[in-house]
Amino acid sequence: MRGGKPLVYLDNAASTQKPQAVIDSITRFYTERYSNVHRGVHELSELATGDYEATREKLIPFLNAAGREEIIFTHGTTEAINLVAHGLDARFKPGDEVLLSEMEHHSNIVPWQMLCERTGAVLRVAAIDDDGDILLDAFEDLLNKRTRMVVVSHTSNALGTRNPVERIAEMAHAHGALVLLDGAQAAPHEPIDVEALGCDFFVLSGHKMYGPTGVGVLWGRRDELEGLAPLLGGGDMIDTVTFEKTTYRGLPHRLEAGTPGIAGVIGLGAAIDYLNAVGIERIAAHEHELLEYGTDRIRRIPGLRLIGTAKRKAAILSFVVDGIHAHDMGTVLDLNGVAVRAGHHCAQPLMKRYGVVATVRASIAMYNTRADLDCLAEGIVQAIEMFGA
Ligand code: 7TS
Repeated sequence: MRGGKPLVYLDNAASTQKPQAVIDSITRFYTERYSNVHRGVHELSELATGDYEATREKLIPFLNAAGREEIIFTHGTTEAINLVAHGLDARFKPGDEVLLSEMEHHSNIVPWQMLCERTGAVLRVAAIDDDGDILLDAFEDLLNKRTRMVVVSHTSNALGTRNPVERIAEMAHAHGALVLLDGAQAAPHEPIDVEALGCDFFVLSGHKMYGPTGVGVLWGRRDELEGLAPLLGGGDMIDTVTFEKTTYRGLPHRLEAGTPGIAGVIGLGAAIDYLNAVGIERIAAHEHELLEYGTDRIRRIPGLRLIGTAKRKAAILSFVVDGIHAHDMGTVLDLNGVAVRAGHHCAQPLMKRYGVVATVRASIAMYNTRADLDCLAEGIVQAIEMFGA
């Protein structure tokens, strides 16, 4: 309940609510099986290590990875991208290029800008059209022999656009560039097959796919991960240490220094079980139906402009309403028990592209219903009446 009204939670792109099974898995870990991992010979440590590593095993079929060496646990998408950007420093020389799109989340912009500052590389930006689709011809024109890295969101958090990432990966590889896909908004909404996507790195956040906060995944092709310099040095990632020289362990441990977020990883395993049990195809179909329903309900509201109208879209409704600031709209919706995000969605360059400072964003998950979208539409109309817009 929110403000005496039943909660309508439409802020799922920011983070999803947690199934009881995920909460229970964490409680069980802390109450019955708690220990550090990978170091104790005692039974509890073996249990904890088994539970932690079980999530890695679950991620292999979930992503269609080739093996456990390709699955690196991080604290989230942001850390995973930083891990790759730092790890690649030695491969960049001044004048090399990183190509990204205009719709990227800040966490897929800033780490690459920082890489450019460290190495003298240059950031190139591929434009999008008014619907929120990458202009593929222009994108291809930006590729050249200096392009080392292409980094794009699989699915945009602010527009919902499901990018043609398979085609983008093909084009990038034809020019000898590596491809990182930001899958934060993809993994909860459609089956992920890294082989079919054709990328070299794929990153995700557990908390956006019904798992706990503080856990994410970096998937990388084994040979590419082998070539990444570790960002963090410390315990668990070493083979031998002397003051003169340290040798590292193999993958995946080489890139997982220190005590990991064990409970988070275990909770993520429960979230993957949950997604598999419900069926990700079924989730995609349900959310798509709601996207069409919701789009139809709100696009006829006078003064409302949808931002993000790509043909292939995830269930995200981003919009602005003439004469009403996004935060005011968000506040009125909140009074109606409807939780949305109002703001720039960590995509300021994208807001600039559309000439807005902020949008209201309703983002849909598997547990939403048509009634939720009715509440959204009614709340918007009420706000318009209230502000006399
Ligand atoms: N990439 C995309 C496409 C995202 O949507 C987000 C988070 C991130 C990266 C960063 O993920 P993190 O888990 O490391 O923070 N997006 C949002 C959002 O849309 N609203 O709040 C967070």
